[in-house]
Amino acid sequence: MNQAGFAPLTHYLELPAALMQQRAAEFLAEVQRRRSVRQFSNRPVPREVIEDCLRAAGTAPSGANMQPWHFVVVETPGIKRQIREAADREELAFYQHRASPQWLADLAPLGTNASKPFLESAPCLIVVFAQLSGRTPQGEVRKHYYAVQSTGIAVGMLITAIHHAGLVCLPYTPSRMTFLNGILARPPQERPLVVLVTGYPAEDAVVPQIERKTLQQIASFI
Ligand code: IYR
Repeated sequence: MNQAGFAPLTHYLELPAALMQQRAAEFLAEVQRRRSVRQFSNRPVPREVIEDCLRAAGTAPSGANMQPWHFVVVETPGIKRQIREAADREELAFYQHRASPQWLADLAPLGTNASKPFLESAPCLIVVFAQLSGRTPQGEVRKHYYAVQSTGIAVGMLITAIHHAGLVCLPYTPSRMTFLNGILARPPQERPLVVLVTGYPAEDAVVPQIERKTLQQIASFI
């Protein structure tokens, strides 16, 4: 007999060790091909693909299963333009006086600057909000535990899903983001975390030559 509200774990599938190793290596090879891209084609992306990627993100684990995320998919040119204009204003302030010299030096190899044309040229902007609180079906306000961590996990899964589907994205973090609440009419308890600029790469897209840290650098086994 199961405890009320529980069901057997029917979806778990144990794999033979060799197959597990093979799948882990194949997945690694697949995600190693992922790059953040800053130059986009204006080709539209299939709506169903974006929907499935969002469904995949929605499977992320979350504090007390609150699922404290909201994704706004922006495809309307006029709204993309508003976001670009507001972001360009924020970035101008960032690059001209808000960023420390060290921060600017750290960004130099990436070749970023205050102009964000991809916010208009890319077909799809997925604006991710963490809901710091929500409402029960009865309308009572409830705190969402670990909303930012939970939504961060969902964003990681979304980036991976977009890559796996054969599209590219740029996780773009405007230096100040509250303008996104205004333009997208999201309430103040929702904190914008990132804009995933999503689409096909431009034919002449280039990416910075960067290195990934080794396993020894990122992990320790004790
Ligand atoms: N938001 C600015 C600055 C910037 C900050 C970090 I940290 C980056 O990894 C890249 C850029 C911009 O997008 O240009």
